[in-house]
This record gives sequence, C-alpha cells and structure tokens, in this order.
Amino acid sequence: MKLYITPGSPYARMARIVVLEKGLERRVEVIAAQTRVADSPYYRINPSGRVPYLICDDGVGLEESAVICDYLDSLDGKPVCGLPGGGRDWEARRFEALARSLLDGVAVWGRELVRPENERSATVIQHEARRSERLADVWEKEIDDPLLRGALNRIQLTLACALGLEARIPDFRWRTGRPRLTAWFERLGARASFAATAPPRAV
Ligand SMILES: N[C@@H](CCC(=O)N[C@@H](CS)C(=O)NCC(=O)O)C(=O)O
Repeated sequence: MKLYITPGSPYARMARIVVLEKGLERRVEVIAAQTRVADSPYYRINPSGRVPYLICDDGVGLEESAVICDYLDSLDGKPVCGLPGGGRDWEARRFEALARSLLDGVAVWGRELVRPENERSATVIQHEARRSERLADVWEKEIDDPLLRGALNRIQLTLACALGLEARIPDFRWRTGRPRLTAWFERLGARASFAATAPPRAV
C-alpha cells in the first residue's frame, strides 16, 4: 500500500500514527506528496490533491483521515484505535466532533500562514485563533473523561494531532493556563508513534 502525506499535515499524521501503532511499516510505503502547487504530478494520483491518501493493495484509493485510519486499523481484523463504543457511542462521537472542530480550525489558521504574507487574512487568523482558545478551554474541562484517558482511540488521535500544530503555528499557545490538557498531551506525545511523526517546527 502507499500512503501519501506531507510532513506537516495533522490529518496525514493521524494515518501515520496508525501505521506505526499497528506495525504496518513494511506493508505501507509512506510517500511525501507535493500539495498546493499548480500542476503537481500528485494530482494525477489523487485528483483532490489532499493528503492523506491511501492506495490499497487492490489499487483503490481512499481519502479522509478517519476513513484511512479505520481501514488500516481493521486490516488485521482487530481494530484498536477507532472510535470506542462501550455504551458511550454518542459521547465518543460528540468528542470526536469536538476534536475535529479544533483540528479543522487550526488547520485553516496554519494554511493562512503558509500563504505569501500579502495574501494572508488577518481576519481569518484572528477568527481561528479565538475559536482555538474557546475550544482549548472546553478540552481543559473534558480531558479527564475516561474516553480521553483510556486506550488510544480516534478522539485522542484527532485532538493530539490538532494540539501538535503548535509546532507549526507559534501563536497557537494553547498550553497557557491549561495544565491538565498540557499534561495529557505530554503523556500521549511521548508515545513512540507520536514522537516519530511530530510535525517539523515552523522556522
Ligand atoms: N478532511 C480531510 C482534510 C485533509 C486536508 O485538508 N489535508 C490538507 C493538508 S493538512 C491538504 O492536503 N491540503 C492540500 C490542498 O488543500 O490542496 C481529512 O481528514 O483527511
């Protein structure tokens, strides 16, 4: 299989973490794609131009981090890092949506910063920065829930990959005043699969 990524993409990082968690390094070749440039050869592989993108053994291509994570996680018939059930299915989905909300917002913020300076929108940046503050406050309150503390799952993956964007966005200072979220992130970040996929720091 081939997994197309970019080193700084939090969505691709989710899939890369599952590859490592499930010991799929030999089955999945991780390939850096050239995104967001005109006429990238990658567009012939994945017309949407987004990462992550997984080409399965049968040649079928999959989009969307959650779909790819679930697919990789299910290959051995023993999924371990998807959405937990256990009678709290709706709570798990609520948390996943909340983590996605932070991830999608901070990703928009990061995207503004890679645009040429004269094309950046201060309004968008401020809007996303404030959204991230509000959502980080929510997470500081929710972080002790068993769904966040128990075995690795997609809620944790999504939230940690969102918070990890602090490496790319110097002003995303979610740690300040949020000791519980910080401790949670530090603990998860020390896991080998997270450490090995940490996004490169913005210069
Ligand atoms: N909903 C998608 C989002 C993927 C996404 O937006 N990836 C970004 C990188 S962080 C990308 O590939 N951008 C390139 C582009 O927009 O052309 C997922 O969860 O996989």
